[in-house]
Amino acid sequence: MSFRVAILGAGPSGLAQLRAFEAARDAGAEIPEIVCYEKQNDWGGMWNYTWRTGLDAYGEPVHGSMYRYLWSNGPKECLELADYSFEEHFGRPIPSYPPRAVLRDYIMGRVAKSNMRQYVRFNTAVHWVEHDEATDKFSVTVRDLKKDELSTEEFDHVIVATGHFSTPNTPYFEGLEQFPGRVLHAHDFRDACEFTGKDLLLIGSSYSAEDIGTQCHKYGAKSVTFSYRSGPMGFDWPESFSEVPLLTGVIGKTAYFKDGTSKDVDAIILCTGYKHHFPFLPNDLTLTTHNRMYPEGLYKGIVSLANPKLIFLGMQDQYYTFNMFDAQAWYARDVMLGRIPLPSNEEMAADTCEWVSRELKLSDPTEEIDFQASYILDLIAPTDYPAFDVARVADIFKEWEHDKEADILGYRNKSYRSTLTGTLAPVHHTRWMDAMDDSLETFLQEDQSEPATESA
Ligand code: FAD
Ligand code: NA7
Repeated sequence: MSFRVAILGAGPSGLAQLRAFEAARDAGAEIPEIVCYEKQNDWGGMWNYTWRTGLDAYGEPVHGSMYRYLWSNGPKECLELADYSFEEHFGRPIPSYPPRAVLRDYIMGRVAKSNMRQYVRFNTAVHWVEHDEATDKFSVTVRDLKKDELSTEEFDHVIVATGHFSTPNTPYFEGLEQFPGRVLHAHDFRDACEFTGKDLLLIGSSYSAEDIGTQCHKYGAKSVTFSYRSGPMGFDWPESFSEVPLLTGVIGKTAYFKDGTSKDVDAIILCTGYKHHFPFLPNDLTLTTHNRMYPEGLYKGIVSLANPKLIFLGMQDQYYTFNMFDAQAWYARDVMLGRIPLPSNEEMAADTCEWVSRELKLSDPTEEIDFQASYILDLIAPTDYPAFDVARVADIFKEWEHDKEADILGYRNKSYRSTLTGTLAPVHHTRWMDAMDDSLETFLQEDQSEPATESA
């Protein structure tokens, strides 16, 4: 086939795109020439743990925001790839909330069996992408990190799969420069043991705050204070936790809050989210959005309205993850292969506006989950992505929300039924609060039991 596709990034989204093309090829289709650029030395994206923070060995920003002892924050049954069940990968059922290394192993498992590694240029950072109106081609300029050499190649389509949880959003608070303890963003958090015995202040009230706060508690932090901008998380926290309004400033080690209260703390962790950041895209091609369910400017949540040959994967705020990236990648593939014709620019803009206006009416997590489910169903309908029970997965997400509300430190002990295999996950051999070792080997130890009832 005579056209070329550049995939930027080999995390779960970029790998989904590679897998989508490979599935087409397996089914006898001709596929384009593909080059996937990845600045890390391996594929896996965010799921590769790194001890590094700041810049990597070559002066590129460190991508990783994951930390030691990170366990899935949602049931694995909700992110199962429709063409590759957990049971197929591990050869037996495993519990519902695996640690990072186990999820990484699963994602790698599907691609390891393929020829796809040949397409990936590792240690290669994308520095600039340009579109030439006259030729309708993209020039992609990359730096070979090992050789420290720039080079440029031309492509017909560019897929941006560089993730959006790597560039920290770091608000300023009065007095931070004088604070005597550590101040860091969640992106640079690596090991909860650093904070054993400490009084911690976490700014933010979303996933990072919740998870880093509970991790630090698990590994012995003395107290965890969450400071929120919009509203508290409202979980039934143990005694050493508290939720207070927004920080107004710090003097010495004393933090002052909007409600007039104060607290002495040893360290401050900004769990204030991330910025969509594409330093390699010019103004006319970039995507400007915050972390939301339906970013503006993307038809079907993926096709750039600025240039439909530019596609973004995984840019949404996410309930569904790996299977949503697959749905997006299969759709994107079929657009590129000409199997799905794109409507006029006006029609694409109108369709996008409709989804965005639906998104703006969402008022709670249940509605957000249903919204993302209907988005995925819309994507997979015209493709040959293997059917999976998207609605049942949405129900599991709702159970998960309920389980978290019931027991924020215990929800990871629950079990759910795979929508692919019908198997109810076994109970992990160690309750999450007591499971200090997050290695794959320990997690996969055999002494696990099948729960007697659903959601045991
Ligand atoms: P990424 O995984 O971020 O991959 C992007 C890739 O692009 C990386 O390999 C990166 O090196 C590469 N890249 C970036 N810039 C360049 C460049 N200029 N040149 C070349 N390569 C580049 N999801 C879940 O499903 N369950 C969880 O429990 C969960 N926990 C999370 C915890 C944390 C702390 C974070 C930050 C995220 C979590 N997520 C979780 C969401 C996670 O981001 C997604 O599961 C998934 O990794 C997104 O895949 P992606 O491919 O879109 O992006
Ligand atoms: P999110 O989910 O985007 O949440 C960001 C949080 O940061 C949210 O509570 C925001 O408050 C808060 N925030 C943002 N800016 C500020 C300022 N200026 N002051 C105070 N608080 C602020 O990011 P997360 O890092 O929690 O999660 C991202 C991913 O990482 C997720 O997929 C996880 O699985 C891991 P708001 O509620 O908007 O007022």
